[in-house]
Amino acid sequence: MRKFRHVIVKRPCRALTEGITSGLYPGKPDYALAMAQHDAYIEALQRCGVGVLVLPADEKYPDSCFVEDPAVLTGRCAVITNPGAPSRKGETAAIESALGMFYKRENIEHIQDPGTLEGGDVMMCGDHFFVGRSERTNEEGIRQFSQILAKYGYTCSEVKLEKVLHLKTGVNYLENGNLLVAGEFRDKPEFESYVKIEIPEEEAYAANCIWVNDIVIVPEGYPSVLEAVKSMGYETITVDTSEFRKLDGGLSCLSLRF
Ligand code: CIR
Repeated sequence: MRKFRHVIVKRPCRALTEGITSGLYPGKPDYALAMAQHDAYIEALQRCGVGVLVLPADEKYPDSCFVEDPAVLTGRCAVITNPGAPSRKGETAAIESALGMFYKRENIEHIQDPGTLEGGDVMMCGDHFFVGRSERTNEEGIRQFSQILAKYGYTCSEVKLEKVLHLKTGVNYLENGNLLVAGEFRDKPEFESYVKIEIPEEEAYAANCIWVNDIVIVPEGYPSVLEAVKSMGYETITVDTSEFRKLDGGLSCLSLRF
């Protein structure tokens, strides 16, 4: 079984209230509540048996608690991305400095202009990586990423997104061949060979669950997804993410697991 040993998170900053939002889930985040939810998120991860590195908040970048986007961390290399959202490009520096203790310098790679890529568009399934081509991740970003992965013995394929922000907004791998799928990902031929847990439209947000060492963390308030994940035999923990949801952020966005 794959095992994650480390997780990196970054504390939400007060400027979180100015983060990017599609407006799909209305309202501005309540900062104090977001912090309490972030505390609970860290606690849940610790229960999954990983060491959690907590980076300090950075007021310059409203969306910087969504650490999944500025990097992709694998067992063999780290890839510093080039976020497609202009206000998020500067988030990469702090993540890169934190990686020194986990990766050799020569195994830290970079996506460069004109390529863009955000980690939310990358789903790792064993040694294969699915990458969403989205408004944040472009063709050149995917080309560079797949060239980097090939160097380390990984493969990669593109998935075109139609409606959602990131690939993992709508599809997430729970290991053991199991995929949680919502909306446009239910019928994509790319995922035919997986066991699919289909999520009802009204609970689409909960497609973004995370598997951490055979425990699945599920967002609070999505009873049919929780039931479905339990019935697949997983132990579950629920965490409330209501304040991050207002900025289109979910459980996976808030950490780097490796
Ligand atoms: C953004 O629009 O960039 C942030 N407000 C949300 C990022 C969510 N990240 C993710 O899905 N990996």
